[in-house]
Amino acid sequence: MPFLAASPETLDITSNAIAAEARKGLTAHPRSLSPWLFYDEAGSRLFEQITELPEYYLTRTERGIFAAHADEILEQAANGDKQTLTLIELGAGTATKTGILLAAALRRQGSVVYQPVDVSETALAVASENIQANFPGVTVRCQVADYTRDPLPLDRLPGLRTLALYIGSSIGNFSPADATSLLRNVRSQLLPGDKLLLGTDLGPSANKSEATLLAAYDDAAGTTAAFNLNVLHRLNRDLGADFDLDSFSHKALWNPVHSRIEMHLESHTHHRVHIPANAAGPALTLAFSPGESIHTENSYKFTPARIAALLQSANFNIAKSWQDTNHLFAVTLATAV
Ligand code: AVI
Repeated sequence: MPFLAASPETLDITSNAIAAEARKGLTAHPRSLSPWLFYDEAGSRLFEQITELPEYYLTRTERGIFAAHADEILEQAANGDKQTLTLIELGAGTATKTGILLAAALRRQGSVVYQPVDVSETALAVASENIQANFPGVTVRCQVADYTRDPLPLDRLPGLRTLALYIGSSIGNFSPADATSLLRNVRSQLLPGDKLLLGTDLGPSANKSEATLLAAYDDAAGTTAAFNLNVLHRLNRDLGADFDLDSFSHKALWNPVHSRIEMHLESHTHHRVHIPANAAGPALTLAFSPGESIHTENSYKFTPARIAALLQSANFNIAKSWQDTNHLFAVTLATAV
């Protein structure tokens, strides 16, 4: 059985937190909902489907970079061949992409301690089962925690150098200020010389049009639309709200000023939505007009200069970075200073 550590307050996303977030975001102007609300069971399943869509190049491109450079990444992370690494992964989910890096770690050092961190105990149980079935040399120590809020629950193992993984462009879902705080939190748990591997999606370029970026967030099969609309379904189920999903459409747009894709849910009609009283406050009636939207997600896209600035703001120096041949995605190894 994997070791499953959790602090009681991070074990579950409580309905209180959902109620408070919905109240704050939906009564603000413009209205918004935080993207963590996407990831209930149905939303997590839809996100897994998104990662396999032809338009969503991010996951397969990052996986391709790992496949091409995993040995070098691990060698650089271990400062040549001097050090033995333990890998900790933030927001590991089911750890589907991590296998390539774990296989490279096993080739180098024969065995490895892998510490996936996630808010979802279910996802970690799947990750642990998969990793242990496929990589018998890996010891998995799951940590249930909200790394965006709480100190990173790193098990510091004597004599081991830590490689923290924050991959999948998850950093792109945070504002620049929040991204810096998050990486500072990670940095505060590392020792000088420890490493961070950061996966970031890149902005438009000669190789990547805005249309390519937009299609990744507005696919032909409608999977991203279903993922976005599922947040309203979640509020209906968890808070007893009465959102009519047919009154809203999924909208993705490119915001060049902030270098980000924005996802919105746009109302088509004049209508009202009710949310019953709950622990976060009294009953709410929300009046929507046609064209009014709820801003549900930002997905920031980076340049090499912005990646360097972000890492520097959190006291990391870039050791090396890799891109795919089309310059769609970047993987950056940084050293804690
Ligand atoms: C999890 N995160 C990196 C995804 C992204 O690309 O920003 C979430 C997502 N939203 C729509 N499609 C995928």
